Amino acid sequence: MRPVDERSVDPAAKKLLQRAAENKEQLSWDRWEQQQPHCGFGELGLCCRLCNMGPCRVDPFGEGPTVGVCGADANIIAARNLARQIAAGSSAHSDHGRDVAHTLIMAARDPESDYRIADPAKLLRLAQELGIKTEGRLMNAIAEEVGLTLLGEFGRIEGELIFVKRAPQRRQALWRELDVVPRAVDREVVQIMHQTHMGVDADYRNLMKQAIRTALADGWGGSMIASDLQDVLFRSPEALRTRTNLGVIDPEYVNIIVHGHEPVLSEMVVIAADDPELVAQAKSKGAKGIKLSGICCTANELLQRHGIPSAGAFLHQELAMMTGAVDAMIVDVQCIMPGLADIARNYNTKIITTSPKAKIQGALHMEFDEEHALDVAKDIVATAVENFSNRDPGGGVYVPDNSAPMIAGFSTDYVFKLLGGKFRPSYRPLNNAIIEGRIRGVAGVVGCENPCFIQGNQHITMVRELLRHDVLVISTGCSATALGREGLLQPEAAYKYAGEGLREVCEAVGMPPVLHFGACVDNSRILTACCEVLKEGGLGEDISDLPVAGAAPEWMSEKAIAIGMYVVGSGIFTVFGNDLAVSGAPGLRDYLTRELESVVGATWAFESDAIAAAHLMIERMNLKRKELKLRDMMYAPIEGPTVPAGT
Ligand code: SF4
Ligand code: MSK
Repeated sequence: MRPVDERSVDPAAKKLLQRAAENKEQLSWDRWEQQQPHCGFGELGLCCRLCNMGPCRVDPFGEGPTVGVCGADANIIAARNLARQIAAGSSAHSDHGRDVAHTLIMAARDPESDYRIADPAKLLRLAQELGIKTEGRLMNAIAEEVGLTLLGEFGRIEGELIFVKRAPQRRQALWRELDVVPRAVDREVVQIMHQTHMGVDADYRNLMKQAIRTALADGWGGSMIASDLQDVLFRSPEALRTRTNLGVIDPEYVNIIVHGHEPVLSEMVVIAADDPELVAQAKSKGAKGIKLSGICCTANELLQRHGIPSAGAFLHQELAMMTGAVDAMIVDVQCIMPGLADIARNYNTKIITTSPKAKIQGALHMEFDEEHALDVAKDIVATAVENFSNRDPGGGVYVPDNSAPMIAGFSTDYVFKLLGGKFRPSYRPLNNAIIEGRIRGVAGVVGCENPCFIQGNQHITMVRELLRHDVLVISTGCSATALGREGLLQPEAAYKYAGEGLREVCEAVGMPPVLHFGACVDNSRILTACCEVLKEGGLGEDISDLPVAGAAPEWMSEKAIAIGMYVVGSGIFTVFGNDLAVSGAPGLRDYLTRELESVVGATWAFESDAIAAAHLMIERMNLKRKELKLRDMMYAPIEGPTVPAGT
């Protein structure tokens, strides 16, 4: 068993990992170790089980079979697998977007609905963009038409996805030339499933073409729709203060954790947790009240709009339960470990599944229904309150006292306001800072945690290295949570870690050097922020001209691959912390890491050393600065080694 220091850099996690070792509790880290060594064929992408003549595998050393029964070689097998992963990742984000569109339509049609239009200004902007008449119309009528129009994007019969028009002209023209403009979200996913069926496409470049189109349907379709409509329903994020890490759990309260990705239910849980009757009920059980916190991206959704604290990221889900102070964990969809049910039993936590798409054996299922949203949310909260009496009276509760303050709530629109001030909102100050050489470029550092790494270490080390080279960082998902735990989402972090140029900008604007841009679906906001920077002028005409780069240093999910592919397909160089399952397919690997440059103007890179990965991004920014003929950087980077994570 790896010692706790080799499992996480987070002090709270380490304390609970120690507790797990003492209690002989099996966590994802242990299960990961039991899986070692991973199946080599799977790791290299050389295993195919698409038909019943197989499963087949290709020998990477050329000593065994070089093709499957049907004749598919390594490149075809790995490309089909990768394309299917992208289809699955895109489906997850896009199905989320579809559910939000349904909720908006339902809310607009039903005057009794528990939902309301929380951001009418955003709704009107969207309506205008979609060519929907607003004058003389009721807000609900506009909302219904906006919802129906965007819902139509999933099954669009002809034409192109509407938000493709948000991309710069040059990018749109390139996509058209390459024939990768997404048509309908569902259609692109279905086409991948068809194209990768046994005996259909046997050209790895052609398979990747459809993979790019599908990923673009996610980034410029499903995910973008999810973010925009959530803003309409729940309001656009604005900077706010909150806290993160397991110390936000307070043993004296009924603790409810919301976990997963879709805020449609958890927005109602926020209201229910404040319900005076339920609070009184909690007090009658001996609790001081009800405390809500989150895990994973449901946490990020509530945090960016309400300041609800985040108890942690992906690998904290089991640890949170091990505090023994969580009365209920309410889960919706995505990134929910099936192993939670076992741990929940040991610590008297109720795991409550709520989606018909995501049930777990051993969990309590209380199905969410948008039409009776608040009633369901109240029932769920009441179940948590009831469970408070089952807390272990024998001292089984242990909450590490670690939590860090952070600022969240940045978005394309909010950064616009923040940089230019209330009266002259603009991206100009950012563009100027890049042009003048105060800021080298912008990095999007996003994605999951994965027990194959020391939890949080890659995110933090990479970002500290970027900051000292004057790179402004935008972060989402579990990466943002990891960086928040380490105090990097506070303005003070600029004084501690940022190079002189970046520090001057952060100081002038009063912002942290790392901007929390929300949940995984909000990675689409990074695309629109790039478009705004280009519109502002002086930094080229296409996203691929910008001194920007992306990274998912601890990635694990298929959604991360879909995001990586839409980011690369949009023209942004992207580094993943370890290889996609393509290492056994030399042609495909070369296509992704080299050839794509001449196709979409960006490539993938795989690098597990976080500092080396940061330097790949820095080199990319330097190259783009040179191509744009920008000035040299104003200041030299901070000297000396990067401060290690966890210190
Ligand atoms: Fe084997 Fe080809 Fe079937 Fe895959 S599709 S399992 S490589 S025969
Ligand atoms: S939750 S997808 S572990 S970022 Fe979005 Fe975190 Fe990755 Fe899930």
